[in-house]
Amino acid sequence: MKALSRLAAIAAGAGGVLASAGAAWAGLGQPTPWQMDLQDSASPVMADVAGFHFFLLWVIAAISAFVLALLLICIVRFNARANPTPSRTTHNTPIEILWTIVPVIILAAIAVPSFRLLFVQLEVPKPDLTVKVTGKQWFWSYSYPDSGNFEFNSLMVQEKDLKPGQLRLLAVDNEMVVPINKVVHVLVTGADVIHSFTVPSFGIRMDAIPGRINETWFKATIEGVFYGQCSELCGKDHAFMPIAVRVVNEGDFNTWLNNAKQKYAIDNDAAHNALAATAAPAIR
Ligand SMILES: [Cu+2]
Repeated sequence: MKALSRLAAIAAGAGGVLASAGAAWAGLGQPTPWQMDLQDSASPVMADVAGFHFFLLWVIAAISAFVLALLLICIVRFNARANPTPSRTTHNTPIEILWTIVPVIILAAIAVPSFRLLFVQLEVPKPDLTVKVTGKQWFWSYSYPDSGNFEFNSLMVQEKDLKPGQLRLLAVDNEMVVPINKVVHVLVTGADVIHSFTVPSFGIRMDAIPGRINETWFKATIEGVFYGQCSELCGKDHAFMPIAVRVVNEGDFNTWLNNAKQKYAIDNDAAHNALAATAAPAIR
């Protein structure tokens, strides 16, 4: 008994530590230690994705519990000892109709919200802003085609260069910046191989394919920095081309935009040439 109560105390203590650590480490728009669920949503689409995910989780759990209960009833009530002379029944029309119709109803109940979500993701509402994202080996380039003629590269901050507060493997030198509560139309393409532009908190993932422009959209409803990573194996530095999107209020965005127009219009060619000169041979 003593061992048991000690074990319970250890378990409760560990649970408490994990719970408090989870709260302490919880961050929006980034993965957290001991994270179990999806990242917190910061867009209406991601809220829908999360809602659908948890709805499915309940459906799956209910079906699994039901099947487990049937199995247990069979094992306990109909084993050779408890039920020595089994019934010879082979057909039962009502139950056969039931086990055909009930799964159809369950599938329909899943299909309706699933298709609705697909349409929400695929149909881009009237955009307030367009950002063109180009995946390259191994960084991202961003341009804002209807806001000015500039483009900038966004490279991961190397571990030795990290400043306090910057996240290892996620922080970048130049973040993509967007205003809060605006529909951002994202055009995604690749320059060399296939990459995938993914930001979990916004519920977006879109392949960046050379010679093709894909589109997606998001509306960020929370200010902050939201991280993502390339999600298509694209070569040796696939793991080192993070995405960082900074969501700011409209005033700050306009200030940033005015700066960016000048800063990146001048810097871009030089940065591009420097990168091209040091680029490793493409891995396909
Ligand atoms: Cu990539």
